[in-house]
Formats: sequence, structure tokens, C-alpha cells
Amino acid sequence: MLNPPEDTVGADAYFADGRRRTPLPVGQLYWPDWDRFEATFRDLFAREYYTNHGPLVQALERALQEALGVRHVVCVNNATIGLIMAAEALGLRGKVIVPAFTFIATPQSLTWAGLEPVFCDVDPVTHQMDPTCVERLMTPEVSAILAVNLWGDCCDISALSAVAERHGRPLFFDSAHAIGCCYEGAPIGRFGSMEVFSFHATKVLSAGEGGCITTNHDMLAARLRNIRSSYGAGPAVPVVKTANGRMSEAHAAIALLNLQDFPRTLNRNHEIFAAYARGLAGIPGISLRQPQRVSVSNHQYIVCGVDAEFGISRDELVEALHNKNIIARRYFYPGAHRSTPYRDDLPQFCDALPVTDRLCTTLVQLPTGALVSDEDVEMICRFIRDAHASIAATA
Ligand code: T4K
Repeated sequence: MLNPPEDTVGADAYFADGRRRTPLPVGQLYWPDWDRFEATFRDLFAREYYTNHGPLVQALERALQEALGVRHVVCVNNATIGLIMAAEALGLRGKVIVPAFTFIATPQSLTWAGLEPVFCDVDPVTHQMDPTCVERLMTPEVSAILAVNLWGDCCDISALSAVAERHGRPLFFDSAHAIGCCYEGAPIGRFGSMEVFSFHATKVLSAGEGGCITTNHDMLAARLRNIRSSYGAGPAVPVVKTANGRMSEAHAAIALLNLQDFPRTLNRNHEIFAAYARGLAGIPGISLRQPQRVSVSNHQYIVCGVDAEFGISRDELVEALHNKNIIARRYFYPGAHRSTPYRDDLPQFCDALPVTDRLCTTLVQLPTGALVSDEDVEMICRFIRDAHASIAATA
């Protein structure tokens, strides 16, 4: 098992009534062990070079280029900034088609870039952007498609690429959840015009805060490097707006250490997913979401559907889990289309996305990642199974 805090494992992790002694969050929260962390930070302090494309950021970019098989990796300080920069580098204007079933940062990045989201529905089985819906929403005002690779799975990249090509519009990806995933055997990170990853602490590859943009296009990479650093790095190419999207050396150091551990991290996530699959099997009304389109998943999130057959609603189950100190989440309730400012500014989407609405009210995310022990998975699954049994007995 990878670095669970001492006080949360073993028999003492739970009170006799099944409540966990300390809260268990959904985030991945993998972190390098102290000895390597200390050695790396001693080096960093000795060098006295803390930001502005230092040796650690450069090393991280090279390592990711090699791992993902992509020409350019541009590290940034978080994925939200990365998405804004990507839209700016593409020179987009007007509207961009984007799923509403995503974290609010995805459409907000478009708003920051002066663009208007056109919300699209998702596929009921894969939860990913629905290419037929994209086709229907395409108009002359639409300048691009921003797809989201959710959960540790991915979109139907071939179908979306075909729609984008047919209409002559760029396709780029919010791949915040997808580092380490493969599509048809190739790592996510090589597709569309650009892809944007998050290295937030809750993500499977963590820098604490951070992210990167990947692209095979030299001109887009040159623009990104200039936008990121106010013309501070690389050959100057014309861009209208610049910013500070730089990743610090400290964040790059954490990401590099976590990258060394990444095979172990993925392996542990696979074990946790398999344990949930065993523990939740056969509970009426509970369906563990399986990765559909990826050939390799990172199991960034453990996602379950809660249907009427279970006996209580998703929200009631989440509340019951919280009472046990299991901090399950309701991503992405209520959906970007029903969140501020879009529910007021773009009301036409409020009742137009039936699949998104259903997923937002029926899905629950269960804990996975570094803090989760085998005992945790067992306790969570047993709690859900017992909850159903006691509801069924009193019905
Ligand atoms: N696109 C998509 C599809 C995304 O999901 C995200 C972010 C983005 C773009 C933008 O990426 P960034 O700009 O963030 O790089 C979290 C994360 O903050 C966010 O990164 C993530 N997606 C989103 C889905 O979840 P919250 O507010 O729901 O959860 P948060 O950060 O409070 O953490 C979850 C749980 O983990 C909490 O119960 C507390 C616990 N926790 C969290 C942190 C950070 C810890 O125990 N330790 C920690 O250090 O947003």
C-alpha cells in the first residue's frame, strides 16, 4: 500500500459503530515520501532558482514529452489557466461547444477567454461528450469544440475528430482527469490541437497545484510559451494577450517525484477499483461505472450510479456516508448549465440536457487514492450493502 497515514489504517481506523475516525476524501492525494522530498528540496534551495522555467520544470516537460509521445509539453500553474491559454493560442472567437457535465472550470475558462459556451449533452453510458449532439449544435458562430475526457476514461476521439474535421473547426481537450490513460493503445495527450492536464493534489499525478498543455503543433507551442510567460521564453510570436501561467520549481519537483512513483500509483488505483467492483457487485440499484473507451485507465475517480432500486436517493446515500466520515462527492451537481452565471446568462440550456441532468442527480464518487486502505473499501462497500438491506427490510 502507498503512504496511508499511520492513524487511518488497521483496526483503529474505525469506531465500533462503523464510523471512520478521520474523514476520508475522494481525492487521489499521492505524495512523495519524506526522504526523497527533503533531498529534492535541499537541492532546490541550494540552487536558489525558484521559477521562470528552471531546470526542474524543463526536466518535467522533457519527461512528460517522452512518456506521452508528444512534441511539446508546456507546464503551467493549474489546468484552468492552461485551458484559458489554449483558447487564446488557438485565436478563438465567438462560441465553443463544450459539455455541461464537467467541472465548472471548463466552461469558466472559455468565459475568461471572452468566448461563449454552447452546452452539449453527454452519452448516457460513457458520460463523455456526445458527438451527435456536437454535430447538431454546430453553427457558423462556433469556432471550436472543447471536449472533456472524464473520470479516467475518454471521449469517442475518432468520432469527435471526424465532426471537427468535417466542419473545419479545431478540437481541443480538457484532459484534467486523464494523465496515464490510453486510447487505442496511445497515451492521451497526443490528440486534437491541444490537451490540458491538471496536476492538482486531488489528481492522480500531483504537483500540489499545476498542470500542462500538450501539442504536436510547433506554432501553437510557441504561442503557448509566449502567453505563459509574457514573452519571457522562446522565440517571440504574435499573441494578443499574455499572462503568468508559469509553474514554480517547487511544484515541478513534487510532480517529478510523483512521476517516478506513477507506475505504483496506477497499480494501487487498479487494485482499489477491482476491490470496489467485487464489494459492490450485485447490490440492487448500485452500478459501478467501468471505463468504456480507454485501453488503459488511471481510475482517477470511482463513480457509481444510484438508481431507484437502491431504496434511497443519491443525496441520502451521500449524507449517510458523510455521517460515517466517508466524504463522498456529487460531481458535477447541478451541472455547469445550471450553475452561475450560465443558468441566468444562457437559460436556453437549462432544460435541454436530459442525460447531464440525470447524471448530476444520480452519480456518487467514492474515495480512492493514497489515503484509501483495503479495509476502507471493504467498510464502504459493506456499509452500502447493509444500507440497502435494511431499507429493503423495512419497505
Ligand atoms: N477540468 C476538469 C474536468 C476538472 O475536474 C478540473 C478540476 C479542472 C478542469 C481544473 O483543474 P485545476 O485548475 O484545479 O488544475 C476539486 C479540485 O480542486 C479540482 O482540481 C478538480 N477538478 C475538481 C473535480 O475537484 P473540489 O472543490 O470539489 O474539491 P477539493 O479540492 O476541496 O478536494 C476534494 C477533497 O479532498 C476534499 O474533501 C478535501 C480533500 N483534500 C483536498 C486537498 C486539495 C485533502 O484532503 N487535501 C488536499 O490537499 O475541487
